Amino acid sequence: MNPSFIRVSSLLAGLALAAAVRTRAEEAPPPPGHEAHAGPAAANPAQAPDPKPESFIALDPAAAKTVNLVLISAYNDVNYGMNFNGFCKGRAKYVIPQGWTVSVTFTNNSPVPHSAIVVERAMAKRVQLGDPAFEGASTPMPLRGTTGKKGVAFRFVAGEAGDYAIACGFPAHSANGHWIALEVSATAAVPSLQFADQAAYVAK
Ligand SMILES: [Cu+2]
Repeated sequence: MNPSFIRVSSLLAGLALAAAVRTRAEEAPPPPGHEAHAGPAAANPAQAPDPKPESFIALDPAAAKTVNLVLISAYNDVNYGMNFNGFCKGRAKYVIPQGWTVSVTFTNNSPVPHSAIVVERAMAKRVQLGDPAFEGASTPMPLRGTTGKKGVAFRFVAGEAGDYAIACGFPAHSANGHWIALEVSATAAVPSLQFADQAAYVAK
């Protein structure tokens, strides 16, 4: 056989294998213990300042009944990076008045893909989360996730009161704690964000 043909075909086979490995790595659930989650943020967890609620919620100055949220995945090394803004397992809670528009900017500090999707809170324990609870309420392709600090944006109307989660849609992440709470309230007049047992911060 022509040696250059062999070289080319083995190169093509190698590329196909690399693509297959890449695809498997993206789709596989994280290993037990999540050691693979030590990204750059986790390597320098001391550099992440203590999260302040005012960094993650603000009234939109240009639009009525609209609130801007910032979600940073792998903000620090809490829960092996499987956190939003430094919190996991529902330990932070956004409260949004029913009917308000929620505009979210999502970034990811880690090379490990993460995503954000709003689901009913009971869904957060599932390995796969399905569709968002509100139209448009997720980052693109939440199952695959995104990386990078450039950020992606999405917005939705919090149309129905209830207990929801902002969860990571990457398989098994939410079940391992990568979610925070979102309450859509029929009685709250203003949006707020509460961190753990601190007083709720009212958006300005
Ligand atoms: Cu995640």
